Amino acid sequence: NVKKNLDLMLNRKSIKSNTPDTPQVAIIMGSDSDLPTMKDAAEILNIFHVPFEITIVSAHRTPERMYSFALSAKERGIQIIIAGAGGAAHLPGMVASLTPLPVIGVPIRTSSLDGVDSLLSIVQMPKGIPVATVAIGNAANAALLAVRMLATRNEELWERVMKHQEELKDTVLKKAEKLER
Ligand code: RP5
Repeated sequence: NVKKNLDLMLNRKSIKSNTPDTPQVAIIMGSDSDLPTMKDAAEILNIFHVPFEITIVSAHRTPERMYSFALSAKERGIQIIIAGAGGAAHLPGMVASLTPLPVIGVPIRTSSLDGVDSLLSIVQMPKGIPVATVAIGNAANAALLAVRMLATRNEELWERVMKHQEELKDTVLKKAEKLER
């Protein structure tokens, strides 16, 4: 797994933003071990040409870094934060406590409790500080949600989202047709 994470980091092409514009979305994760899951968010944002930054910020190992990341995010142009964490997954909630920017949490699957620990840690935010939570390991949906949020104020992106939904529909219809034949 360590090798896999290293390969992913070295092969930066697949996880780097493909647009040079100021990042609108930040993808953060508690550890490099979250990268195999979180890379799916990067892939989706690249498909929709949404500029993003991606890095590791640990709530308990690098608390000061988490503070400076969250406190500077808005002024750096970030509009939405996608935060992946596993176990006692407090990163998304802590980041949401430091900035009013919308935070989408991705529960990382764990070896001991299969990610149910991460899911409950992220989804059970007390009233007042919201974190939108996607399914265990579903970083792709976190990115799609971010894209939809940005699309409400971006006509071009809106068209791309509509097209994507049409494509999903066509895929199912084609499969159904094949089965019925
Ligand atoms: C969390 O602890 C991370 O988000 C990761 O999912 C988990 C385990 O981290 P490592 O021990 O693999 O670095 O902070």
